[in-house]
Amino acid sequence: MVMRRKEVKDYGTAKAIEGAFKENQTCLIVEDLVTSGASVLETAAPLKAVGLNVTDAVVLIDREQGGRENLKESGIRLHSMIRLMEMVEVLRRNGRIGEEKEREVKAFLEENRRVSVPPRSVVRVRVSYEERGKMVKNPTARKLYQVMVKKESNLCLAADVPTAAELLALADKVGPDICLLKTHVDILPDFTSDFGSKLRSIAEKHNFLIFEDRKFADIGNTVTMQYESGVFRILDWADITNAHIISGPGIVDALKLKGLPRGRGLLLLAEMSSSGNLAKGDYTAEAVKIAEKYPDFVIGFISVNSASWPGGPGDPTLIHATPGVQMVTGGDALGQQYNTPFSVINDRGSDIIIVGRGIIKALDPAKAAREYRLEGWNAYLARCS
Ligand code: S5P
Repeated sequence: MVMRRKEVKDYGTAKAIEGAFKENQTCLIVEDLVTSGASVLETAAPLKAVGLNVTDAVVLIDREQGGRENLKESGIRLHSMIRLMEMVEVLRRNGRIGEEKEREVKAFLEENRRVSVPPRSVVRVRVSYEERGKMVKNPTARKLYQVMVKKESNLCLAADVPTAAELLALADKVGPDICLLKTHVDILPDFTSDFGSKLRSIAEKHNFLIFEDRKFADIGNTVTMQYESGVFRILDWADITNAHIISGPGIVDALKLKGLPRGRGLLLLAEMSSSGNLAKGDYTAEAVKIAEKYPDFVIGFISVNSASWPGGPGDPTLIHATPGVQMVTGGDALGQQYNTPFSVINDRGSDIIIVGRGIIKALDPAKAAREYRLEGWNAYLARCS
């Protein structure tokens, strides 16, 4: 018997799955009822990540709203004691409900079967990374798609460790499993001017790209200087950086002025993962409009649930990277909110999972990175199938 923790704390065993088990054993999931299957899939993800086989789930009631089909697509057979419609027929035969109630439930199920049709995003997300790589104009975006395909990785490591020395050591350890490494260079007390070239040589060795999460937000003239000069000289070593659109499209013109001649790419923050953030609705829609005006330089978005946008994730050439990812849903004490790799890639329309503490706080970060890579990649394969 194994147990899935709903939240993984930084203290204690820090394990998502507790119990006596060995790798490659088969694990049966038991639930009370299934609707869309999302909850079974969320349970299955961390079980698979620790090496268990998950092929079957037993539930009391199948509410017949797409769960059976969704689970089948992810390789899980659903066994239910009773289906909702069978239950309604039994109740009707025994005079516990009237004909009208039966009709009502039937109509409800018809409606909700239709709702469970794959989301709008599905047409776009079914285009493979490989094909999307061939469609893009920006050389960094093209390279990113190629790296993802070659390494079978849609994992970006958020390398938020305390020192540059630790960051470089970590990059070398997890390098084989990531397509992108994200830095916050201003948190490193031992930063020196050769940091960029050292990180670039590790990136070349393991074939990943570098993303400085600078979140530029000022007027155009100021960001040109912040990007190019100062202590960090981000333009010299980061393939990708990102910007808020709060100051208007001039910020993109400015970063493009410096970045495009060097073949760099920009992600726009269209949404954020923290609770109560203001990047939603019209703000998000504006980020999409701005991105579409700069197809040579804006390579995509930081997004959280683009499947729910009015046009879905939109243009297939634009890449979506999503932070707030751990093996189980939950959050931290300062507003961060986590979704699972499967839900981020398969349900929420994203392309890249950004994982920080889920990897860097693990006892063995290289092993954790491998598990996240497999989760993210399997979710992508499920989405393509
Ligand atoms: O909305 C956002 C945007 C970003 S880029 N929410 C985020 O968490 N991030 C970054 O992703 C954040 O700055 C951090 O580097 C990483 C998440 O780290 P984790 O430890 O919570 O996985």
